[in-house]
Amino acid sequence: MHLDRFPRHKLTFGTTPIEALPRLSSHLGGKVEIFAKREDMNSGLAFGGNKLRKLEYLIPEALAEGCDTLVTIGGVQSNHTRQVAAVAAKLGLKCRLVQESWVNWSDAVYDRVGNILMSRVLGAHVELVEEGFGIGFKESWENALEDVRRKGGKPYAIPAGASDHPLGGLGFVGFAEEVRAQERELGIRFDYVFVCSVTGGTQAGMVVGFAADGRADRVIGIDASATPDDTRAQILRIAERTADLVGLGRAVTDSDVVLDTRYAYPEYGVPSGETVEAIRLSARLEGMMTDPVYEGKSMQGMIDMIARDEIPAGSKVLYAHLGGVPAINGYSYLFRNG
Ligand code: 5PA
Repeated sequence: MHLDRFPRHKLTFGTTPIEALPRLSSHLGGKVEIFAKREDMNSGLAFGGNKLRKLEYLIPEALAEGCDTLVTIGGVQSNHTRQVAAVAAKLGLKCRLVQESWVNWSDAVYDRVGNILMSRVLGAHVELVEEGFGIGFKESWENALEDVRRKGGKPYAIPAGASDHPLGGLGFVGFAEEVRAQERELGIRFDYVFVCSVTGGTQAGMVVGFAADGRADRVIGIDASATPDDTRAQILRIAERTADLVGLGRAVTDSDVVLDTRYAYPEYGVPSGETVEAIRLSARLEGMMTDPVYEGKSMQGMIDMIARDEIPAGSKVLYAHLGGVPAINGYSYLFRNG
């Protein structure tokens, strides 16, 4: 594979830590050893998260093209838009964010705290648009791009989650290469990697990266979109394109993509009672915070699958913690008693 062929603009600190989660492991019966790779603390850019690895490969193109405004889209509490806002600030670019009403949630300060608060403080132009959830290209995003052009700016178009972009899968190919190097250092090999999927670029990159050593289908995607057909198709499409780009040497097929659809209920952005329990459990056993939209759902899925013995005894499991905790501030009523 040839990841080195692609220019990378460093936005992260470097290799993210892998941490053992012994209390969670023993709480679940001790048959499986759980570790977390802490992508949630990968950067000093406004709390970091999984989008920065992807953006490291998009930004060189934005700079080479002489763009002056990063334009992207997400929900009101999007982590992605907050990370793009921080990157724009760091690079001295302008930032235009379209924040749609993707989530049916009405905490009193939902549109004032957490991610959107930071995006505003970071100086982004934030536009709230009344449109529902969808991971495809949205009209509001095209309109924002056009508006920047009309006003004489040069936009760089970043799709939702920085995923459905020719370079959107590269960052998490790098994640897999990093894990392999850490495995050599630690003298262990992970049997399963758990990852939360919505726009698909994270899992797609991992699928390609781990396909290189035969572990593509050991990447267990936990759908949090509640529109799993769209997410699955997008993961496959991005993985195919990325495999081609890096020269994986074989085609990615449908069986390489594992996406579990059991945990996204009741809908995108709304946590179930079981999600909330998973958030409390990992917080109280390991001091590790997760959020109600993404990582709480993948945590729930991992816990449930281990509890149901779907993961064979003796396995080593890596939970990819992709960030997202700032959004929990938008769910304060739910956690008013802890
Ligand atoms: C997000 C995405 P993908 O979109 O690459 O599948 O990643 C899913 C994911 N965990 C997992 C966290 C913390 C995430 O923020 N967030 C989106 C956002 O707008 O923030 C793209 C949806």
